[in-house]
Amino acid sequence: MSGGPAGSGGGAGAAGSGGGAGSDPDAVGSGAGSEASGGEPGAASGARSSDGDRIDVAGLGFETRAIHGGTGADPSTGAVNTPVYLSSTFRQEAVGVHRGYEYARSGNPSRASLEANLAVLEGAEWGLAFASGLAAEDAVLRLLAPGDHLVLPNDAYGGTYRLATRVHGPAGLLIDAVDLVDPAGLEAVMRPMTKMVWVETPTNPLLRVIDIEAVAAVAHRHGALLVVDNTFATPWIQLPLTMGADIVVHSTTKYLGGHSDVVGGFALTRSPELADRLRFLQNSTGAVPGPLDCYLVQRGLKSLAVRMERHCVNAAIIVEMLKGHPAVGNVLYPSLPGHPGGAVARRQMRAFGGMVSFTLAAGEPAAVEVCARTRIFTLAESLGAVESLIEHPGRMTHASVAGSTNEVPADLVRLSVGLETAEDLVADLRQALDGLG
Ligand code: P1T
Repeated sequence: MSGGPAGSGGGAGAAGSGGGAGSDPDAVGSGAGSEASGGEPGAASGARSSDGDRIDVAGLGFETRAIHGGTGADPSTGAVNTPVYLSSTFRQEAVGVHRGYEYARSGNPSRASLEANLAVLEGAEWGLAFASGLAAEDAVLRLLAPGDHLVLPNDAYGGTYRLATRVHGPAGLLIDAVDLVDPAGLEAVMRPMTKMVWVETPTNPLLRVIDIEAVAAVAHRHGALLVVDNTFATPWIQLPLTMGADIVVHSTTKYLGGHSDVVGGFALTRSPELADRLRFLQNSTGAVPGPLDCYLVQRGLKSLAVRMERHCVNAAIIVEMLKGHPAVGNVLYPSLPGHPGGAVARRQMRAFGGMVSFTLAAGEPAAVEVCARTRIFTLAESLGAVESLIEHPGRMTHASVAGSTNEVPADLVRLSVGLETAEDLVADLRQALDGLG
């Protein structure tokens, strides 16, 4: 039941699980929803489904939902992990009579299992997996029509800005990129044709915090949808759909996968209409992840909570060291006194995350140099995995936005703080900073 409702057991999981709505690309919301709201009728949380394959996770903790949510042991074999179903097509007993899957672009059991699992974690009814974060974003932007107006943040992943302005802009989308930290700034650019407001929080790479509820209120007053990119925070830290977001997007390449071994994306919603349209786009444009990619992301979900906890602890330790180092200019992290989004962060986030940015007192040359001087922090794009990464956003992840509203400071360095021993990470950064020319 690819993308099926996932409240407790969308049944994803496997060939043989029956149903069939999942394989019909135009049928999101039809059928498969019957089990969405509570698992077995009358069963207590934690109860197993009658076939014993699934646990009803309603009301259970994040870690339990991450491991058991929306999915269960494989009904055909009892395998505790949904297998990697390497089949591009599925046998039909008679024309139109099948076990829920027809053709793997439209739906396959490995993807269905992941989709139901992540939907449970985000508090969504529907989750749709894509081949990359940008593929998911592209599908969401295709909900708009030429002449519609989109509001972007002026601080966001460079690829998001590039996709909107250089792919969808020429196709007729009208776009403004503004500072969303102050919702008054948003109010000022809203127009009758504004159909979507896009938020990233914390932002990439400046780690600004946007008040999701406040932005949702403005967007909805003007009849626009609110999309939140939850890649940096993950559902362990914040749940945008509970704060008024209509759609959440993810690059699952990052914390959700968590091991730098897969590229993937996601779109999630509670709206059956939006799910219908996104499912149609997922199948029609075909930017779907393969079954092994789905397996890897789902494996990442199982340990998301413990990984995020340690990412946040290690990041806080690094922040303390950076604050006291003479080579460092400003440290950007939502927990710091004076961070403009601090109060909002304390309200809408469980913790402050594993990303840390800072400027160098000696400017761009020092920023570039420090990136080449670390040994444990690997100089590479991407983020959110077990190994620590360092990068220069101006020349790397955000090079494509040079000269635009979304240009990033040249003296900025971004860290993705990983799960190595904190003292080793501190020592590595310290020697890199101490030795600057
Ligand atoms: O790389 P992809 O899976 O397509 O995801 C794009 C994307 C979307 N949203 C955010 C917030 C992101 O950070 C990204 C990808 N970002 C990087 C590769 C990076 O190093 O910042």
